[in-house]
Amino acid sequence: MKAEWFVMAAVAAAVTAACAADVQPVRTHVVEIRQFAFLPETISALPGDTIRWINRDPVPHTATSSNGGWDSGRLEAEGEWAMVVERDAAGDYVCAYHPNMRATVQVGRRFRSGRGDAKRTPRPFAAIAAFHDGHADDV
Ligand SMILES: [Cu+2]
Repeated sequence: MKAEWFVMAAVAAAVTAACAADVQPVRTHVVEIRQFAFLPETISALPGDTIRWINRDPVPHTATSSNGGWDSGRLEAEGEWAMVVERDAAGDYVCAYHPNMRATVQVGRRFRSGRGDAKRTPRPFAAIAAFHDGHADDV
């Protein structure tokens, strides 16, 4: 019995967390390039988020996706570059000048965006239709 309650509580907590995630605004993730490394090495983003790279080294670097999908180009010292994350942005990336500099962009799934919520608005229209139907029956 106690085990069942524990499972129920865990499920409830998971559902609550999922709902909280739905209303999270898009985020900006910052990757600093320091001492020939991308920090943090792994970014977990959602589609619509922004990732911003800032080169804190005195030498130029790039952030270049290994599958060719995106490329910051040359970032001078204190140079910055940002991109809006799309699903196909996921994967490993390197510095084109120093291929031993490796890092990863993970892209999760945003189940419900603001647009998704807008699409769920037909409910009021259905209610209006039902009202009209009822009214017509009265006549
Ligand atoms: Cu580099």
